[in-house]
Amino acid sequence: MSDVPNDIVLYHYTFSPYARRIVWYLQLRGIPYAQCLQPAILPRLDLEALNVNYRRIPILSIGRDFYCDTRLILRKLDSKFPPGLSSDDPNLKALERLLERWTVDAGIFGRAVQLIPTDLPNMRDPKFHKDREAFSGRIGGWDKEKMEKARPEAVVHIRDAFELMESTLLADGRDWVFKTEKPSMGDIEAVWPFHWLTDMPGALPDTISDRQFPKVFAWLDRFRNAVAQAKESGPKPVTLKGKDVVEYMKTAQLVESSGEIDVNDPLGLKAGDEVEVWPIETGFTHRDRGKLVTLTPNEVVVSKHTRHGNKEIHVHCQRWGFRVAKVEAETSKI
Ligand SMILES: N[C@@H](CCC(=O)N[C@@H](CS)C(=O)NCC(=O)O)C(=O)O
Repeated sequence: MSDVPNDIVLYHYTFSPYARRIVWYLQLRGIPYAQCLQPAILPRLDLEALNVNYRRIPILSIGRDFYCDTRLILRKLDSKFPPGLSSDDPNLKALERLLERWTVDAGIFGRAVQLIPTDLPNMRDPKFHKDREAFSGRIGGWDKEKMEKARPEAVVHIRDAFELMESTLLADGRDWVFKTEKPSMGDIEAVWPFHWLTDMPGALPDTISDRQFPKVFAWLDRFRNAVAQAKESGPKPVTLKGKDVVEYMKTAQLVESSGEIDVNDPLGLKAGDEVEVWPIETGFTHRDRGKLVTLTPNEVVVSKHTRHGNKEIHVHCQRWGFRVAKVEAETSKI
């Protein structure tokens, strides 16, 4: 039986900027974990064997509980391994949540994607284009001409994001966005699209550099160093093959209790209803169908069974940016 430290398995590929949010969190906290590396495009046979349909990367499992979306994953890890990196101060907590929505939801990442140089190997691979068209629903959105046409406006938006950081949160020369001693959740929520773009040769024009935005670039360097040190001194992840994870699931436990159904939930769903849950913005053709076991203002959990081994798993999604619907309501037409 393979060792699965803390019963945590992270399913990801290393160049995913979203997955790095979780890798950094685990490294900065020194939390031992296992990883199951995935291909950058479908099919992902390991996840198919586990019967997890959600297609976005990363996914994290703790025992037989599977967590989708980095926002939910970070919140879960932070509460399961106290004291976390999240602030106790409601003002800072609000900022964390707003930074998360600014970077993940409100278009920074979408604009950053438009700056990917069109000569990178993936960008020239028709299979990658097809995969990402299905993922985003934007047919032709990855074509060279379209990308190049979108670039100037994307630069305007990304420059605006650099300017915001330079002139507000980092303006007084602090090391970390919440003036902490070490990187906090605020840094993790804010840093990742900037980190991704500055790591990608050719993504940024000369007008977005350490000359115009010295504080942002210095913060990125500090963050890179902090993560590199944590990686060097911390535990190395255990790398598992998909078949090892399937084997592990045969004896793993469900780690979270379930059963809480909000009687006032606007959707009026009941415990045991056959439902489907899926993300609204991207990856929406991949839905998890199962019995509803938890429905709170922040979370929906469905119970289903692994394809290999027939073990019950719980798939957790946040409510923000996700849809849940009863199967008999012809969810496929929604
Ligand atoms: N809101 C999601 C977004 C995740 C996401 O879009 N991940 C990208 C990888 S960086 C993805 O899944 N791309 C398509 C794929 O890999 O199948 C999160 O925070 O986890």
